[in-house]
Amino acid sequence: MKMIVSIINRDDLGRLTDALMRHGYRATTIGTTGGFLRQGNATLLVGTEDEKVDDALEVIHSNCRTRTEYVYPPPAFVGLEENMPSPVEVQVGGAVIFVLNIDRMERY
Ligand code: 2BA
Repeated sequence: MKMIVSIINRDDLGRLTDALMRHGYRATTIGTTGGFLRQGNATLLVGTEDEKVDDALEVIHSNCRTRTEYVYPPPAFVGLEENMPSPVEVQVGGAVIFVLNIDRMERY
């Protein structure tokens, strides 16, 4: 069994969750915040059998869009001498995905 951990844009959450349910997957959503942009994103947990992982990834892939955002770099990235930092272009998502091995799952 695997746990698919997907970090996605909040705007894609409803569509992706609907699509996962339609394809027979169970999912849990956590509201999260990106360390770099410090903006809200969403993390989706999908536990599924090994042989279904590729199909689940395809559902995620086809429901998450890559976005270009212009942001002021976080303070940690700006030199002290720079008073007015310029916005930088950042490509965010569609989805950042980790697939983890699960030793055991129980549901009582
Ligand atoms: P954030 O950390 O807010 O990052 C948003 C986007 O900013 C990233 O998009 C990337 O394009 C850029 N970025 C992040 N760190 C950067 C850095 N040190 N220098 C320059 N640009 C940087 P994605 O790579 O698509 O990541 C989207 C979100 O996925 C991230 O939001 C974070 O919440 C999560 N994420 C990405 N990689 C991760 C990792 N290795 N571990 C945990 N979470 C991760």
